[in-house]
Order: sequence, then C-alpha cells, then structure tokens
Amino acid sequence: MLTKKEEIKHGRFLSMVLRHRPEVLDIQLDAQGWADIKDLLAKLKDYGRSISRSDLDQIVENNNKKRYVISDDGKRIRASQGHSIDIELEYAPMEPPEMLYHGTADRFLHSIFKTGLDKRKRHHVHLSADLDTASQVGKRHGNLVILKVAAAEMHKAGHKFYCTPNGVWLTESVPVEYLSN
Ligand code: HQG
Repeated sequence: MLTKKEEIKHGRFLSMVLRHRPEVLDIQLDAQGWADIKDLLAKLKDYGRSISRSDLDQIVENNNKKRYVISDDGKRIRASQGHSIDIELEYAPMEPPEMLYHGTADRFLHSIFKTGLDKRKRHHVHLSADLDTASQVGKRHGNLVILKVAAAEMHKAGHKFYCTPNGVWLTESVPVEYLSN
C-alpha cells in the first residue's frame, strides 16, 4: 500500500508522462493515448520509480479527480483529459446542460472577453458542471472568477461538447458571446 503522499507523488509523475511527456519514460502511447501497463511498470522501474500493479490500481482508484482510467481488459491506462500531446480521446459528442462554468483568474478576464476562452496548451477548454469544481480549478491561477458559459445555446449553434468519465466537459473554444460573469 502506498501512503497518501506517495500516491500523490506518483500520480503527478503519471499525469506528466501520460498527458505531456511520455518520452521521459520512453513509453509509446497509442493514437487514443493508451499506454500498456506492463510496459509502463517496467519503464517506471528502470527510471527508479518502481511501483507494483496494485499500487497503480490504488493511484487510479484514489486519485482526487479520477484523472486516469484503466481499459476494460485491465491491460492499458490513459489520462481521461488534460493532454498537451497529440492524441484523440474519441469521446462521443454529448448534449451539455443549460449552463457550464469555467473558473479562472481575474487577470485573464480582459483577454478572455476580447477573444473568448481558448484551449491554450491543452486539447480543449475545460468546463465544470458545478460551481464548486469551477472554483477549485480557477483558484489554481490566482484571484478566482467564475465565468458562466451558455452551453445549451452554444450546442444549438453547432459547437460540440464532450464529457469525460470523470465529469469534465470539454469543448474546442468558447466565443465571447456565450460568456458572462
Ligand atoms: C485561461 C486541472 C487569457 C483559462 C483543472 C485558464 C482542470 C485564457 C488558463 C484542468 C484565455 C489555462 C484545466 C484567453 C483561456 N486569454 N487566458 N483567451 N482562454 N484562458 O490549466 O481550465 O489537475 O490549461 O481561463 O482542475 O484552468 O490538470 O486550464 O485559466 O480540470 O487534472 O488560460 O486542469 O486539472 O489554464 O484547467 P489550464 P484550466 P488537472
């Protein structure tokens, strides 16, 4: 069993590898972002960060945002969202709720209300279904501001939305006219 602290430490490293820099461990992700678990565990060992399969299951299960999923056959793992590398998560488009929220920092507002929300380094703009989550996300950046996104209206106008297994809503960008605070 890993301690909570070890879980978080290994989880952070896993996020870095599965979302941004698989080359650090010399692992291959497939086109949908999946890594072979046996290979991953072997490469972690070579890297000096050896964990067992049950440690990995513990990290996946206990992760505070359920950031990773294991495939149904138990052989592969991927991050559910948040990638900067070029992979295709292949979520089916879904109808969003009337309103979604985006937590950000006040210093970004000027720019956001000029050009809308864009995905920056990630693949999508991340939106939350509830205010609580949006405030956690936004506080990471500074003085919290929560923006409302008229998601149903955007959807009607043809914008696609995706919902990850851990409940994060994704979309390509949010034009200014759908934003309010
Ligand atoms: C801002 C974490 C200026 C945007 C969280 C945000 C989330 C603009 C920042 C997930 C802008 C990007 C994603 C514009 C967007 N002008 N600033 N036009 N458009 N921005 O971290 O949404 O822990 O890439 O408001 O919990 O904060 O990684 O995105 O403040 O779920 O699993 O640019 O990351 O999850 O920041 O967070 P981020 P985010 P993990």
